[in-house]
Amino acid sequence: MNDQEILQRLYDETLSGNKLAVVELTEEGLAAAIGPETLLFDALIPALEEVGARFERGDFFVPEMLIAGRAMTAALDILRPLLADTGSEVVGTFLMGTVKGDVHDIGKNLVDIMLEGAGFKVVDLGVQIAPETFVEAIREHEPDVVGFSAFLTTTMPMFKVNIAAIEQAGLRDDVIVLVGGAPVTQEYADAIGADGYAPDAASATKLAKELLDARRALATA
Ligand code: B1M
Repeated sequence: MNDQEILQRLYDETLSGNKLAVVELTEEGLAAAIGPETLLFDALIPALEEVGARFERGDFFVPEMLIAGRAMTAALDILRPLLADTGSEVVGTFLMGTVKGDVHDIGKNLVDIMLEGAGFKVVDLGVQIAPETFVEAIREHEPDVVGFSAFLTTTMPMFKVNIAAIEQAGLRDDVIVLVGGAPVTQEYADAIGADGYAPDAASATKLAKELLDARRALATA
């Protein structure tokens, strides 16, 4: 198979949720010297976008979404060390979690990988994280940035609840709050009082660094 055929098959098998084939094709792609970013952005992510589009049209149902998600996660497990290992110095600590009521984690995990690649120490609390758990974790890990992911319009309001809990605990000035996830917009992030919003993993990483640099510059001014 040439590179294009590998990418096309990886896309097709992710779309059908064929985890074994996805694992094999990811390894085959790497062996053929296709970069991990190419496998991710030219095959895996487009396949999940198509899964979402088919779900919206009623052509796919939850089981199809679930197996496609599992196949993607298996590929990410293989790609993670290649994407995250840059050997760069630790630039700050990033506390991450998907909000209460929401089980989506693939996008969040991808943001983690990019953050680690850029030198952040990432503490990921997982999915369905309650506001009080975020507060406890801020006390324990003293992060520079806290990130909330939400993938459903029904769970996005948890951003505001989380921020209120952090304010109530007297910790709001200690952390930069970043939000993201498929349905989130800049307008929504502004409305709920987040410090930043990013539409994807690469821009989340860039923004986290920029906001952290700005805060440090202000502290030393
Ligand atoms: Co769900 N699901 N799902 N699902 N699912 C979506 C999100 C949906 C858009 C599908 C659709 O209708 N087109 C839709 C939400 C509609 C809405 O509310 N607007 C939806 C629905 C409705 C549901 C259920 C309610 C279905 C049901 O039960 N009837 C249910 C909810 C369960 C729950 O959470 N309580 C549900 C369940 C599931 C599965 C469990 C089956 C599975 C999740 C598996 C998993 O995550 N482990 C699943 C999947 C796979 C999807 C789709 C198909 C793919 C999501 C994904 O991984 N995308 C999704 C469709 C879609 O997104 N088009 C869909 C790839 C990923 C790389 O992109 O997640 O956008 P994304 O992450 C990006 C950015 O958002 C950003 O960076 C990431 C990487 O670039 N980002 C951040 C993410 N977090 C960030 C944080 C930041 C900054 C940026 O700062 C902190």
